[in-house]
Amino acid sequence: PQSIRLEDYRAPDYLVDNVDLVFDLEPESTRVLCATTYYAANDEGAPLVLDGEDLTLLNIALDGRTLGETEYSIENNQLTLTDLPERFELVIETEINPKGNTQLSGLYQSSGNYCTQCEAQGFRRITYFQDRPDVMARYNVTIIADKTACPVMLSNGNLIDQSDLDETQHAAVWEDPFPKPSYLFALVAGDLAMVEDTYKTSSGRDVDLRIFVEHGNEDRCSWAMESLKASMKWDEERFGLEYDLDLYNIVAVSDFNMGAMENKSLNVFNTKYVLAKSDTATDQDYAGIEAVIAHEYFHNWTGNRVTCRDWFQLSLKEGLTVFRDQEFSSDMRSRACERISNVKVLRAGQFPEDGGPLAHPVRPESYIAIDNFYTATVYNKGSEVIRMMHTLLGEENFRKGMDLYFERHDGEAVTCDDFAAAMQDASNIDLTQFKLWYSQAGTPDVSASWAYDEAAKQFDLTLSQHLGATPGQETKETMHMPISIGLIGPDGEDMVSDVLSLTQAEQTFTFKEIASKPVVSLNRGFSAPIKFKADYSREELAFLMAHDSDDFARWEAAQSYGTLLLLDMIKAHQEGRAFEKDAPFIEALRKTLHNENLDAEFIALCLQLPVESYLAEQMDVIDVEAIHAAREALRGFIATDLQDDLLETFRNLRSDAPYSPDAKSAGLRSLKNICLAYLSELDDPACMGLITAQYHNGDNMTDRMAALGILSNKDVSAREEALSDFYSRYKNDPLVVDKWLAVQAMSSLPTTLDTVKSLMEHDAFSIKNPNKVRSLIGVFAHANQLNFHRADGSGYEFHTSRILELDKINPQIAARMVAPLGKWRRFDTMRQDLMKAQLQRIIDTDGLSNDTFEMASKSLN
Ligand code: B3K
Ligand code: ZN
Repeated sequence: PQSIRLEDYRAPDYLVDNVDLVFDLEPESTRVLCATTYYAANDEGAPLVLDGEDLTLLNIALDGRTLGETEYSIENNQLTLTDLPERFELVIETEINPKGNTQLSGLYQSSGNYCTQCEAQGFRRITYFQDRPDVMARYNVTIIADKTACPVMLSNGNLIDQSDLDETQHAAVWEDPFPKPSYLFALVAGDLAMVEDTYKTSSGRDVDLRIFVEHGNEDRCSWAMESLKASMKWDEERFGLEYDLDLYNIVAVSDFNMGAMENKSLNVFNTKYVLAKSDTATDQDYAGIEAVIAHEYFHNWTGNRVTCRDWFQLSLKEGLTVFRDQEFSSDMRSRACERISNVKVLRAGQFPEDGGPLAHPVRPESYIAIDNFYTATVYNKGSEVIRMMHTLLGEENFRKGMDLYFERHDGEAVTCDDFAAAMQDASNIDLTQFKLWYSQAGTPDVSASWAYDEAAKQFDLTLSQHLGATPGQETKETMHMPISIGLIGPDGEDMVSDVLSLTQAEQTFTFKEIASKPVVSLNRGFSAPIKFKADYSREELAFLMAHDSDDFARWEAAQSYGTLLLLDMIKAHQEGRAFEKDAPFIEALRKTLHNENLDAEFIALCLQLPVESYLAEQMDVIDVEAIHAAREALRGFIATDLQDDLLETFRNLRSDAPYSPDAKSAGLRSLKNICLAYLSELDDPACMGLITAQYHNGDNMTDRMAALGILSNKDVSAREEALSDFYSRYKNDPLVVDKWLAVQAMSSLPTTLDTVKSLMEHDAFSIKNPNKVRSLIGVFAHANQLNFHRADGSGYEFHTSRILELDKINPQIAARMVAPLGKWRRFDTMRQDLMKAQLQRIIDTDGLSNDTFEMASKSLN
């Protein structure tokens, strides 16, 4: 397979203004007629090369004349025409098979309904086209379908005509007034229920908001609808951005490769990010829906009105839109807790990527399959890059930069450099060095050291940065990072609070008139996405946990303290020594638990110990058993010492109030449930009684899942009872069945691999459905470190077989499963050999997709 490189980018040789499409929908033989007038964009007389994949070409006519087979060539998924006039009309008729489309890219069926997914390169699976984002056109779409099978027929823009064709067929015509790239094209047709609302924009435009779902799900759309209205309002208030059409449609489908898709005025969503009611969705699901609905809505400006010139610029829209959805969630919920959860996601998904064989810059330089680059780096680190610009410029200048970006580029396909230029020009702040964040891969290490001169009342803080080599980038240049810090006096008050600009390899910052020796608080709010190294004593960490005025830093101190203890305990376990308890840490947690100035969600976050995968990241050679044993032991110590406090908090927080998904109520539930989880460590029958009671009596999915999650890690009879009760209650509810699969795949019990294997055969599972695959296979490989990395390699062997099975069905999903095997360098030599052998087995497989080949071959190197 061939690599595509950024440096080879060339503007398209031909452009188009309008695309006219006619779809005659049939499950296995849909006909697509595409009429387009092309005109040369330069005078080179170049051939016209159209992309096309899995298409049957029925006819091709140039300026009204059907071409003979010798007048064009089709090779390697490209149709080439030569000797063309400067302007010509091309009418292409193709046949496609939506029902047989298991890749879920292009036009496919989900529960019998037609839908599309065209980003990044799905449009070429519908018709022959220059399937690249810098070719923008106005689309006019006619849909013809069976009246009974498809009462609903949707595409982008406005419905301009509707008619009955005969007894059985009808037609709808949609026109999108905004020029768009082919990846934003969408079509939906089927028998769907609709939930409707309206929104009045700030300038007084009435917008119809419609959510389409499978029949029976109408009562699960209200949270998504509220979230949509809140997003529309927020974007007006924060960025002055208004919606630009009279209609906004969202369609929820059960079979979807990702979370959702921002097609112009016709978003297609995974049901997971639309459907919710208290009995089926957890607080986390509600928060996820709010964020994804907002994310796709925000794309209307950052992605659709201004789009990407090429796919290397993906972060132009994704990083920026993640930043916008994170800001929205921060305004809707607790800013500190949002920040903490964003950082947890970054550390769990992006740092390992940046430190492993798949590391790539936020603006990648090459790819084999672009779908492999919808990564934590492009999305989440991309958002951090935008956040750092926001920190460097300040809110006011940042907003000016956004305004300038839209003023300059509305209706265009542009680059990350164009975005940075708008920010720089609007603020007069030089971003030249800063832009290295787009081009250099890897997570910078920053070490801090400090000295206080009592006599001079001076505090010196020295920061030094280092960025290690990543694949294809041996040497790196010095980065520009904003480091937010505080100097905290003995009374717990800030003496200094500042944002430092670190631009040199090593830099000393001097603070004068510092009356007494401070404790330094570093990278407050996680102002830069880096790994900080600082030699804090346990006392200093406990002090920061108690006093830091920055809530993020306060949480971070708890994490650092926990990590320090756990790494010691891991060592003890490896050396066969007994675990030692650190009373001050537990005391600091106790104080946090009882601190009435803190909100419940924040306390819950502070009480959570660093997760196993985070601890693994801190070790030279990952020892999954020692990590698990140490963490369990520390949880046990905490539970024993804080038993009364935990029980009291748990009891106080139990409530009879009807369920409400708002952030405050959700925070109280998280704190209550973390107390319950700690209490479960005591193996006390009374506590077990609380857990089973909560499982059976919980009036909402959050509480029920919390109890089930605890039970699933315990080898007790209540476990089987609860799991089978859960399945019989919810077996007709696919999204809840996903939770049932995931909770079992996540279990730390040694029988988990066998359970996962047998669940593959269960009625509840289907390898064709991405949600099912992610819940069972994905969770096992990505989130069950202990069992996936079993010493005998059976986890690797099982997983690889699933990747190979999936590759034939849906290469995008298969490729997404490869990364856990790519962590081999971090393990002992025995596991390294086992993991490498499985990667080799993937590469050696005949007929492997480009997607999976790219991930496996890069992972092995
Ligand atoms: N832009 C889509 C992702 C499409 C993924 C294609 N493999 C969702 C989003 O980021 O909003
Ligand atoms: Zn996005």
